[in-house]
Amino acid sequence: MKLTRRDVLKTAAASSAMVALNSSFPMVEEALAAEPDKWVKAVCRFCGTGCGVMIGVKGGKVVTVKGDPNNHNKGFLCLKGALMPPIVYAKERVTKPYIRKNGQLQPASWDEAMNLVVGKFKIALKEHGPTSIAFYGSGQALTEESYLASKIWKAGFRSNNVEGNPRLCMASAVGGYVTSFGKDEPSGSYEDIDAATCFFIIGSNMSECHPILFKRVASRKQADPNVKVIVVDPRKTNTARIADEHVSFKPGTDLAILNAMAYVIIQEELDNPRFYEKYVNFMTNDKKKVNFKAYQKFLEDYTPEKAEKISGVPAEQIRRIAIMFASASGTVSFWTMGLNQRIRGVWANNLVTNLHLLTGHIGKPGATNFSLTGQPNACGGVRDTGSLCHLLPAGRVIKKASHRAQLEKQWGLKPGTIAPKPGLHTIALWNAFSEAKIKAMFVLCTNPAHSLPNVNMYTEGMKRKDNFMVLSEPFMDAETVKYCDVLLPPAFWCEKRGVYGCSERRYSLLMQAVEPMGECKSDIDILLDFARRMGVDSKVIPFKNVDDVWDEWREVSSATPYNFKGMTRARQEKESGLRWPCPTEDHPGTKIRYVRGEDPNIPKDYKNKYWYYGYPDGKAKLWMRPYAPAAEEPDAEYPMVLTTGRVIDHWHTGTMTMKVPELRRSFPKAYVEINEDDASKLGIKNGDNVELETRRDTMVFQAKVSDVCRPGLVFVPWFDANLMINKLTLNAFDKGSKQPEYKICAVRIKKA
Ligand SMILES: Nc1nc2c(c(=O)[nH]1)N[C@H]1C(S)=C(S)[C@@H](COP(=O)(O)OP(=O)(O)OC[C@H]3O[C@@H](n4cnc5c(=O)[nH]c(N)nc54)[C@H](O)[C@@H]3O)O[C@H]1N2
Ligand SMILES: Nc1nc2c(c(=O)[nH]1)N[C@H]1C(S)=C(S)[C@@H](COP(=O)(O)OP(=O)(O)OC[C@H]3O[C@@H](n4cnc5c(=O)[nH]c(N)nc54)[C@H](O)[C@@H]3O)O[C@H]1N2
Ligand code: SF4
Ligand SMILES: [Mo]
Repeated sequence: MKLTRRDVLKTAAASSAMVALNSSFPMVEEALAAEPDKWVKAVCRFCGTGCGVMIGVKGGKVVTVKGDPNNHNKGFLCLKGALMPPIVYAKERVTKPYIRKNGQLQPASWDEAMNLVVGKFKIALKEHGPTSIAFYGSGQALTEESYLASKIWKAGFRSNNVEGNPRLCMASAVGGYVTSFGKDEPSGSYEDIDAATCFFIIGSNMSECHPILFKRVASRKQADPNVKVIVVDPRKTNTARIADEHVSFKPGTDLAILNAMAYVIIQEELDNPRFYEKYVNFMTNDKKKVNFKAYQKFLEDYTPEKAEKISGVPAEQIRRIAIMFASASGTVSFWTMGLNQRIRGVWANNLVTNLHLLTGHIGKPGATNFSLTGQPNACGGVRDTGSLCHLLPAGRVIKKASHRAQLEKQWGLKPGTIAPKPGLHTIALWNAFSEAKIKAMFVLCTNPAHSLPNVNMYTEGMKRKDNFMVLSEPFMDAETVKYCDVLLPPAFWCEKRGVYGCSERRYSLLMQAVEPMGECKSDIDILLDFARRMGVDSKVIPFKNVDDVWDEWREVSSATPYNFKGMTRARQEKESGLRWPCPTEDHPGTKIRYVRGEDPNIPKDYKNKYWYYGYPDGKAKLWMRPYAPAAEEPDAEYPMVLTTGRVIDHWHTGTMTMKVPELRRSFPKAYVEINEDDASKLGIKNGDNVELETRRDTMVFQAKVSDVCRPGLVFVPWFDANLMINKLTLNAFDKGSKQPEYKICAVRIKKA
């Protein structure tokens, strides 16, 4: 099929930026004339859907991208995924190292740059000890990169200050799964979509943030008119447009709604005692095991009428959605940041899971509680390999002496090498950097000067002269470049090799398609070089390349329920993604965890159908989590709620998607979305300048007046480096997960 670039983009726009790209997608005019020399198997650089892509290479350059027909996405890609190539060749690419001298970044050799970095880290270690240095990584780094960095720090430097943007993203989901099941990560798979008859989508704008998965949900609904969709979101998002029930509510009150749904489910006798009597423990908020009656008593505070008073959702609608959820033959829940980025993020996660445990909508095809991962490797790279300050690989925690001992043995370390105290979590870490208590920070594959909440606080700290930051960043115009002391040029996406693990526990290999530009090196090579120069024992870091790191990870995981042993490189090169656990080379990977006959961790002759082996008694936990208000509720001074989030065509801080003309044109700058009633009360018209003021800062945005936000709520997308809404957001965080409440703060607005 011969399409011009314009034809393709026109088709894409017509189908609301969702396009079936089974054929090749010509990116540069020359590519139209001839087929690429070769196709290389990889994964999309963007969201946690984890679409497989084939990269077309011609004359040593990436010229086009098409969907991998053998991966779960069956050849489909959204526009972001299809428009990758121009990003690789953007004029802003950093292609050599830089050192800041007299306030300016000056080109330097790798030796000069690395010597300076190593000097700073060595002085910090010598004078202030292992707690004075830190690594701040990313759910977009490869699995091998995160595993390696975490090992260099925890085993090589005895420092547990290993954090990264997954703390801003998936920490509450981890907290939710770990408290409910004793183990992290979803138990279901994308195939569940094809068998579900009800979708419960809460705090997730799937249509813009996980477009290809959403397409699968929409197709399922289209194929069977009996399939119901419930969307619980204070905004009437594009996702809500396919909903049978869109539940709009006062932001932050969904804990009351979820408890009220449980109340109705029991009242209507739609609960499933055969399931929960055998497989579930009922737990009070202060960790006491109680009986079902006590749970019923707890729920009396959440009759639909009481929940209506808290949330503004009509009691009748709560009844309807509860009945819809429970009486479907199979319900799949999806959620993302609307629940995670909250000071009650972990509790909100628990309450969604409760509905599944109460109804038995779990562990069957089409029935699962599925947290959607944001970044392409937030599951794979960071959660699974334990690359956070309180974790060790494969579900182990720093605090447990037995877990540290297991790792010390596997890593061949002297007993007691791993420091017993967890490091600082992200907000605490950046607070400490701002106070120059952290002396040297290595930042890789993330843009904290734009993405941290209440960001003015942290950029002030980054300006200090008595702390040091080295940044690995491919684009000169990323905000954090303004503040780093040394800038290193990383190989980007198709220029390197390694693994991404997406939402459904599927790990897919990105094969290197082209050589790195200029003097760029893969982050693995940068980290290996750093470890060598720092004098880390070569027994601790014995790796020559990225494949060695992968092989060690397979080995380290194999003694645990994670078990990647069967995912050899040879298989990864052939197969388009495999789901863990995958214990042997002939194992096909696991679709459903915790179910006999499906999960290889459960013996074939195990007495029960389900086994929640994360807890000694094999039972999951249903938690009684009360509603509690947001950290900063609206009041007389700041009467409205500000929420922040995403648009389909941009990725986070815009460093990549802003380089694609078609994507930039669709959203050239940030704006404020306002409800039409609020706008008319305040005399604001579409396109007017509007001043937003929070307790942190004041900024002006152009108004987009619509029915998307409910009255009292405004939304600002956060991709725009020239209009960084994080100057206004709040850095309050969940006590359990330490994830910040980006989704809610108090604001006042007026026409500017
Ligand atoms: N196009 C695009 N896709 C992406 C990304 C991107 O940058 N761009 N980023 C990826 C990443 S890392 C992530 S984490 C995901 C995020 O994916 P999502 O979480 O789906 O996206 P957001 O826009 O952050 O927020 C989702 C919704 O939460 C709602 N919300 C706000 N307050 C509340 C509340 O109190 N309760 C509930 N229930 N909902 C609330 C908002 O109205 C919003 O529609 O997207 C991933 N996919
Ligand atoms: N207001 C507000 N703020 C938020 C959120 C929100 O909803 N609202 N969401 C939060 C969430 S969920 C997340 S995940 C974070 C994300 O926040 P960030 O991680 O800070 O955002 P990104 O733009 O994804 O930053 C990734 C950086 O890595 C660079 N990069 C790309 N490829 C490579 C590579 O191969 N190697 C290296 N070394 N660098 C590379 C990119 O150019 C970019 O600068 O933001 C959080 N911040
Ligand atoms: S849905 Fe996500 S992973 Fe798939 S092509 Fe789009 S951005 Fe990439
Ligand atoms: Mo995220």
